[in-house]
Amino acid sequence: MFFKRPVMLAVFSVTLAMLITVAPRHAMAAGPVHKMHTANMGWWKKARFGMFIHWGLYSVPAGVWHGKRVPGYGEWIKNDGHIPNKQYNALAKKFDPVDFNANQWVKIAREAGMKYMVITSKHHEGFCMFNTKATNFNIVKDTPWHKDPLAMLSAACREQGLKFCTYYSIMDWHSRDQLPAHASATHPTYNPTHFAPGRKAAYLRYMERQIHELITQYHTHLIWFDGQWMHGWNKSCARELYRYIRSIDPTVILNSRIGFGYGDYATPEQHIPPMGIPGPWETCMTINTTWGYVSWNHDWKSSATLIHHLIHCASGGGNFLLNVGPTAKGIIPQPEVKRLLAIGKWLKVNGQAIYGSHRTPFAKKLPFGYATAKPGKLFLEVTRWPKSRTLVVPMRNAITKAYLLANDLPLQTATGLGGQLVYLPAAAPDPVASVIVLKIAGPVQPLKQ
Ligand code: JFZ
Repeated sequence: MFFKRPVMLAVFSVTLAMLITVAPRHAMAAGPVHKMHTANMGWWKKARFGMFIHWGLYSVPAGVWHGKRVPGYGEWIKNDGHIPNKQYNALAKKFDPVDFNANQWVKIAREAGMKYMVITSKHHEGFCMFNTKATNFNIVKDTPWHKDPLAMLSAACREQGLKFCTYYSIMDWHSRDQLPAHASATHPTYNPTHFAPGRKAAYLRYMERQIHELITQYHTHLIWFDGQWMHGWNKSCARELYRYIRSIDPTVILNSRIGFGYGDYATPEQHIPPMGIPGPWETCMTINTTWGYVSWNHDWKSSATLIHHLIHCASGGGNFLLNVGPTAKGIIPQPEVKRLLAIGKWLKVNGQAIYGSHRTPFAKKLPFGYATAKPGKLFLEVTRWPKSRTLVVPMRNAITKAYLLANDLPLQTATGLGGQLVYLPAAAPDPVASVIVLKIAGPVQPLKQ
């Protein structure tokens, strides 16, 4: 039912769901963006589409604890299922992803048309998915598998031409430097944590050691911070961490969730700002309704919806970071792969309109779909093929050439009431979104819509 609704409604309901289920416990927002040095944003701005990966100990219970479904996000099960440390830590012994294949994961991302990958190096649970020297609570030391997936993914990304990036949670439900919101031997609640008395500096050092490893040994191009709503994380913590990272490598890109206005780009979550927002931004989104794998969550968004979301982001000048939640065996679930490949197929034909494009020049949403731009070109991504077979493009510029991107079919144009008219064939070449290319002289001069 969810999938059949129009895109805007779907976006609205996702936003609403986010407000109801998530906002109260994180009371925070993607704030303005602060810059002390310039990160290397060039590749990121052109990329437009990336893969988010939530993978950790939570992938083992996969949304079920003591035989009962724990509602909510899979990666929150330790908090939401009120699982004591000892029981949760024991999950490491059951984490044996024998089917993991780094090249395969990167290949799936590449075939989806994604240009970067952001994987959880350490989520709120505190378990480290890389061979860190800062703690033994990591995948190499503490699991029967004894391998380092981040090292393998970093190498595979380099080989296949994707940018390797990492997620890192500031809040840590495992660290002794942080205390749970409600301590209890049998029924603890972790979120939001606070620093243990006198342990803030020690925790900052711990983070710095791990960030140093991620940058120098894993060559992360970007760090996607999160969990900065923990109590005690303040402006001076953010500033210190920010300066430390810039001192190691000023080109590493940072999201705004390092907090307090630091970072290079904003991160609206699970919703797309209708007309974009000023400055660099990226919407992250789940394919079903959880980030970490949940065995019983089958609430999949359709490929068409996801393609519309990608176009919507690009037309607002933003990136789309689409999440997968691999299983504890190391498999990206088939329903996710299927959708990613459908997006990749669309991008193979229409990628020109997305990669390296700029935001729509128009102030309001177009009735037939979306627009993106490049110098001398305007792309119209038509999601609603008009019965009238005529598009009204609200701009003054004369069109020198118009054609369908899918098959180069030339289209007739004229100047009419409300702007430039483009005459279409009866049938859309693509039922999901068909791209029309308009060649124009000079920048678009929009008319009042
Ligand atoms: C955080 C995590 O808690 C979650 O598990 C997942 O990793 C997601 C990508 O990020 O959740 C958030 C963070 C910020 C907001 C909402 C949920 N926010 O800004 O409203």
